[in-house]
Amino acid sequence: MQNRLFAELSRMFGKEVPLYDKALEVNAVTNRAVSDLLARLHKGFSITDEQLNKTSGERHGAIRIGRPDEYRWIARFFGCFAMEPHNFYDMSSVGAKSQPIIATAFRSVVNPEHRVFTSLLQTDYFDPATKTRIENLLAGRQVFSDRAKALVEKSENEGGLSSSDADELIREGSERIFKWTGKARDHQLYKDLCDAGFKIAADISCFESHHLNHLTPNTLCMDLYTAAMKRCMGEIDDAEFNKRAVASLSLLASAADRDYMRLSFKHFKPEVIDAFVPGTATPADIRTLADELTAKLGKGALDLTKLKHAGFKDFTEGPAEDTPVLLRQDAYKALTEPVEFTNPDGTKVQTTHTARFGEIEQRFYATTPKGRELYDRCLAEAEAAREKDPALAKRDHAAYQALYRSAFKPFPKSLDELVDAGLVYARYSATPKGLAAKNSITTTSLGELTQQGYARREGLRYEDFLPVSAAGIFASNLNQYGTKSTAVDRPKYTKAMLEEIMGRKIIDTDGAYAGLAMQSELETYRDLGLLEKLSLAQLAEMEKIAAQAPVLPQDR
Ligand code: OOG
Ligand code: NI
Repeated sequence: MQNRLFAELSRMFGKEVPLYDKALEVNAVTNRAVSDLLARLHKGFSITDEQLNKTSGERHGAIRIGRPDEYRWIARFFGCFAMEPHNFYDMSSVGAKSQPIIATAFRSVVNPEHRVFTSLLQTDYFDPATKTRIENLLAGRQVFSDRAKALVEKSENEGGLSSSDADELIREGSERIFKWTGKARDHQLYKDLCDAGFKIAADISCFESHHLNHLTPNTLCMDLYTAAMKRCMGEIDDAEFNKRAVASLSLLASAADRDYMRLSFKHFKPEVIDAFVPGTATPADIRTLADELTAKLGKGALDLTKLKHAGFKDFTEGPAEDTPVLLRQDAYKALTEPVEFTNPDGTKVQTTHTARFGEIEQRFYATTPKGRELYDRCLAEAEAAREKDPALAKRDHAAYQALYRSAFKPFPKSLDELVDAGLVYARYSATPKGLAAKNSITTTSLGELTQQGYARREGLRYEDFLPVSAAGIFASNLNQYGTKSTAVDRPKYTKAMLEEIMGRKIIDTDGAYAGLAMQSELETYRDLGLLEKLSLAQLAEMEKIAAQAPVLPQDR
């Protein structure tokens, strides 16, 4: 159901925003080039267009909700698709980037594919007069039809929906709840909010639906994709694209080990990836791939210069391209789209609204608290370096990247090094060799067990959002940095408040990642007959951490 919902939302968004559809084509072409390179590096690897489309089709969306009761319906709607709230994001207290927003993200608790960052406007962030105007306008809309509500209730009561009911609920999503209508109400309020710097509140208050703000697919190589988009949108020429393609494919050729393959292609069992035979890609191979791509992009159907757009962002958010932690994101900037306002007196205003943009992401390993702290430090240094010469990214992209990379030098670059340094989480399992040697193994060191082939180590992928990056996304997409509360007392928002609104608990993902990793350690020890070698105190400590692992809704 979840995959069907997101395929439908993608189709809907493609119809609404032609540039989004074209960006998917560019992503398909660049991911195919990456796959061609990977086939040289891993003999035995191949991927059909259909599977590649699925792999790239993992998505995250963003919606912004106005009223608490609407938010509760949204939580219940996603509940029908096994998507639970993860993490509490208080956007009202992120310094200069603050917004009148609190949020959570809905996703599956294990092996998630899709996620939706879901914001709720906080009207008490505003002075009483503005608060009342917003609330009065919001009170007059019904985003969920009675039928959609009935289907959600049915799913809750019966523990699921039939295929045809599911299709109907998905249609409620793509034809009403998340659909862009180009229609809005109360142009005066819209204008007042925008003029006061509250574009986000205007985007939420004045529209008819919870229109999807963006729907972000997945790339196998961020730098190749962004260079390709810039080429197609006419921001760089063939020669510059070719240079960037050679650079990013060369870096990938040195970094795309088995762990990259496991991270990027979830449909392969570990044994399948282990069976690939290491190969090589020569500089000449890489030049050929780059030349072929250069010949394809920016021409015919991939010439995007004729579509109306506001350009592509100058730099990518997240870690440097050689540091596989958390996630990297980039985007084409928000488009200016026509809107028709209907005023309270019935008069109409034809105008435009700029909010919806086109993001792309690439996901890496989930960091431990220690890894997150190192990330925050490196990021602060990278941003400070960028601030010193903000025009560098555009002027000399390679120099900018080198500068950004140097800020992330303290980070190891391979999974083994990252795990051994305690910076990212790993999941372990016993191998056939380990099972055969059960009860004759002497070490309990997971590093040694992995090295000796008794256990297999896999990095845990980061499945969430970054509060700082999300605030940054708001800032860049709204074309405005942040806001200050106009209420007499700046309100404080808590996770408990949002849980109360939804009637659901928010899952804290730090505990979930640690729990999943520890659960796998315990299982591996058990399968290898090593549990008895642990002290009772050790075991108790491990079990305590493992207990934080997420529990599937059906097992609760
Ligand atoms: C949500 C921004 C958060 C991300 O990728 O960090 C987000 C919004 O713009 O409504 O999508
Ligand atoms: Ni996003």
